[in-house]
Amino acid sequence: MTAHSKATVPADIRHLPAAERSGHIGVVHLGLGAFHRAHQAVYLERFRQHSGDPQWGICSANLRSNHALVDQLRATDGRYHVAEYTDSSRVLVREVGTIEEVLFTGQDDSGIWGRDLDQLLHRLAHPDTRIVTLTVTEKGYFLNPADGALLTEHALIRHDMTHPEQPRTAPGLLVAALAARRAAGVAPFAVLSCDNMPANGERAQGAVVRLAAQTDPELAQWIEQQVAFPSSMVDRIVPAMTAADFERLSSLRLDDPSAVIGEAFAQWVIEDRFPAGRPQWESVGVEMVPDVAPFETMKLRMLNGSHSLLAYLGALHGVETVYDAVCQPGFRALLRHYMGAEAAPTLDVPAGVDLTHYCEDLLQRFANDSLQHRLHQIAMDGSQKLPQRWLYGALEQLAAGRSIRATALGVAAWMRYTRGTDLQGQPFAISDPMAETLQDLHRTHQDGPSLVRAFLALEAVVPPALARQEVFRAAVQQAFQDLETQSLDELLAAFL
Ligand code: NAI
Ligand code: CS2
Repeated sequence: MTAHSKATVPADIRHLPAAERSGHIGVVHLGLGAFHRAHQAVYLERFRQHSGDPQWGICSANLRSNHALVDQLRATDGRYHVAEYTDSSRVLVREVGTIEEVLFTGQDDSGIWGRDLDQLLHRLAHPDTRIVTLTVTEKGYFLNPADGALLTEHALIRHDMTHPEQPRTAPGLLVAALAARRAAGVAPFAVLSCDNMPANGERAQGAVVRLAAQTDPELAQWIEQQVAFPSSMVDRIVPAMTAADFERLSSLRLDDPSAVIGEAFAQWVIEDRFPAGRPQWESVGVEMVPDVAPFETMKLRMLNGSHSLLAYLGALHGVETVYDAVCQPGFRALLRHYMGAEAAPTLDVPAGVDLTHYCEDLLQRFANDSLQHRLHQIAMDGSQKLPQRWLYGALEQLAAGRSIRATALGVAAWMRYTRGTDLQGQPFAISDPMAETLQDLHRTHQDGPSLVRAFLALEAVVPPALARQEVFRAAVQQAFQDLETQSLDELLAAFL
């Protein structure tokens, strides 16, 4: 059963129109994807409606893919809809109008880069721009996933080192914009990463400062001292749109090619460090806190760690969506074990949070029958996701002599997944910046134990302190073998 096979027109449909355009831009966003449209833009829409404060319109840019979306949004003056589903019986259809300008600086169909680059650099350097938000995915920071070192050998980073005035990456754009502001005596904007990375503010700062240091050490020092990079924890499940999703929206009489579907739940916890000012986000439910780390780690290990478990194990067994997986008692038992016994004990619990409730709430959110969250989507970019979701937690579990059973199964399933075929032999494409390296390992290591060793030796992904642990290696190796010899029911029965 998939979620859409149950989809009916909800009994409870509410519509909310957008606020008037203000013509003011105070925020530049890099990474105009599904999540930005359903999270940061929605919070600013709600803030504008609530406060009437016109200052915080958004200029949103795509640096890499999807100029079709940019063109679509230009045609509607930036307006689009977000369908927020509680479940299949209840939806809020919200029109969003806070995106006042849309730009594209990537490579177009004819191979030409930087269509709107001058305009984006101008917008970033403008004194009215006080915050730059980012959702460029983990790989968009060009950092080594395990330790956060800048990938100075990456072709695009090399390009930005040699052509700093024509940047192609998010860190390159931020360096160019901050250099322009410094030269013009304009105070810097704050950089707010909204990607699922640990200490995402610090990681964003690391990328920008290290890139600047390659060409202009003084600028790098100025950025380090003058620019705020607050961290944030972002949460709302917003799957990539499918043809079935657009059909579903049509049945609500909503024909908007830029629309997105997400869950009704949303959370945003932000480190309160905005020297140039910020919207009164707390008036629309954003939690402004001095330290985001406990929220971030909790969300990455509990929610995202569970997602990745479902993704690799489920996709290998032909399960299509998160909903399809959590309908099975075995997967729910696996997640309860993983969250309760392997993730929760590693957490510094944020004030006011009960982890047992958090776990049950997550299971309920995953069981939202209106979301088509494909496991192959979550499985993308595993090399960038594993350290923060599982591997740092596993180190802590091992140090305390606690269980890593589910984590080892997840890691083994990730390794097997990157072969590019499921357990029935069905092929699929691997989308990961390290795909070539991973697939080379599959070609050169034919037997399980040597493949597992080779994967664990990937220092870019696996912290060496973890790779050295024999207990971990043995558990992953056993799980890798179990994947080939046991049925899904048998694997999951161990957690029931
Ligand atoms: P998406 O696929 O709709 O959009 C991805 C965006 O990232 C696009 O704007 C794309 O151009 C940009 N991008 C990808 N690689 C890039 C690169 N190397 N350099 C510059 N830009 C690059 O994905 P979506 O759903 O918007 O998610 C984006 C990120 O948002 C996720 O990776 C995650 O970190 C964060 N996020 C997503 C959530 C979701 O449920 N979709 C929830 C919480 C966080
Ligand atoms: C997912 C997340 O794609 C993934 O890897 O785990 O994007 C997840 O949906 C969000 O973080 C929920 O806030």
